[in-house]
Formats: sequence, structure tokens, C-alpha cells
Amino acid sequence: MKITLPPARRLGAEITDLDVRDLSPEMAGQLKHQLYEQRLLIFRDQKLSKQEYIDFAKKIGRPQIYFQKNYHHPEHPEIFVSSNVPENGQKVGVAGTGKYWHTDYQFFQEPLPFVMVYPQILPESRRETYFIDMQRVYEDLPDELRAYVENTRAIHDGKWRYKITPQDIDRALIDILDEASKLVPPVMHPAVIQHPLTGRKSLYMSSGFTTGLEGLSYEENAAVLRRLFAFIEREEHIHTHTYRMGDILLWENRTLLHKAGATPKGERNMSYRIGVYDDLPFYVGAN
Ligand code: 7UC
Ligand code: FE
Repeated sequence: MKITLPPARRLGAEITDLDVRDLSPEMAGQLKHQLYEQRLLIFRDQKLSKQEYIDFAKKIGRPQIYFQKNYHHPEHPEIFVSSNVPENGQKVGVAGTGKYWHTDYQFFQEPLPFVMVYPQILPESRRETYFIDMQRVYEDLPDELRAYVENTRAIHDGKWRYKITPQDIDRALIDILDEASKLVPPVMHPAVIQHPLTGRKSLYMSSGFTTGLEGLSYEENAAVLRRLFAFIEREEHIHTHTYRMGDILLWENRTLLHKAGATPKGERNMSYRIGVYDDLPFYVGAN
């Protein structure tokens, strides 16, 4: 196993000379240590079956089952399928997930500590995932914006990202939305979270799921969030990963935002994700 670290203040440690099927518990411990430090690991040249992929996730932590079945792989509910490619004439998973800045399960009380993505079919032109290091964003935050996020909580709402399913046909939008808001009522997390292991702080909000800061009026929220998101999403904060076939990405979802790149029209795309719990609290000591 060879680990190549990125330059300072950059993301993406590359793991080569490793077939993850051979990962020993000792190596898994070493990788988890790197994961908390580097936050984004890229395993190259992997060739895993679905079961081997799940087995790899189990060496890192405890795989999650996503709350909505329409995303599941039909034989392996641990695998969340993002795909526009039918299998045996059947639609599998959901086409085009997460094409906005977010963290996974941000709109739940317990968001996901780790996320793994293993593309199965790459679009002919290119397939990318973008990342933002929110520890770095917190460090660099101008004082004037920092004043809005210290000692407060942010509100996260998943219902606006609900994907219409075949069962929704002939239903009124207002009823679909009403049901979605019961399924995923808004949650709050500290706007600045502290890492349970490293103790480092990061800003915890995203333009994809975060709808407000506690205690601000609608107008204040609209203005403040616009400025916060503009700062977060600055070009210099964005790291782009361009996939090669065989890549598995594993990242810490506490401290990185991510966003899926667009699939060019008419191109095929299929990716398998597994969410993984490390069984540590998502954050400690609010602010
Ligand atoms: O379809 C999607 O964009 C999935 C999104 C609503 N949830 C991913 C997650 O884990 O939070
Ligand atoms: Fe995501």
C-alpha cells in the first residue's frame, strides 16, 4: 500500500499498490487515521464485485441502508445507485443525484460520517465530483460573516430535493410535498461543528440543503445565506476529482461538501455509493 499525500491545503490522498480485498484490520486502521486527517482518499485500479465492495465498506465501518428504497440496488440495499442505465429493461436507482452542494444525510439528526463512491460506468466525455474543505472555509471566513455563524444553529431541509417516483403519478404536487415534509422534517445542527476526534472546527451548511440560520427573519436569512454560500463556493475552495475507471473515493462527510458533476446529454453514467458510520458522534460540543 502506497499513500501519496496532496500538497498543503489541498485535498485528495492517493492510495496505490493496494487491492482493497487484501486490506488487513491494521491497514484499515491506518487508512481511517489518514481519512480523518486528509478527508478524501482515492483508491486506484480497483476491480470489485458488489459484495466485495460492501465487504470493503465493512472494514472501514458500518454500512448504511438509505432511507428511500427507490435508490437501493435491488439485491444489495447497502448500495445506493445513481444511474441512468436500465438493467434487464428495468430502471435501477435514481438518475442524477446530488448535483448541488451538500453533505449526505445533512437533513437528518445523524448525518453520515463517511461516504464511498465507486463508478461502474463512466460517461464517455468525463465524470467529476467536486469537493469543498469546510475546515479551511471556517479558518478563512471573514470576521463579518463569522459573526453570523458562531454560537447558532443552521436549519436543513431535505424535502426540496425529493425525487418523484412512479407512485407519485396522478398525485397533486401539494400532497407530494406535504408527505415529503413529514418524511424528512427540517433539522438543526450547529452552524460550526467540532470534530469528535481531531477537535477541529468546520462550517456546516450547504446551498443544497441549508435553508436558514436560527433566529433570523426570512429577509435576513436570504441575504446572509447568499453571502455565506458565495464565500463557501468560491473557485479557490473547489477541488475537482476527475474519475478514472477503477477509482473508489472515500471521504469524510463531516468536513467536506460535495457536488456531483453533470452527465452530458445522451451519455451513460452509473455509480455505486455506500454510506458508512464510524460510530463516533457526528460532532461534539456545539460551537
Ligand atoms: O437524489 C438525491 O440528490 C439524493 C439526496 C436527496 N440525498 C442524498 C443524501 O444522502 O443526503
Ligand atoms: Fe451526495
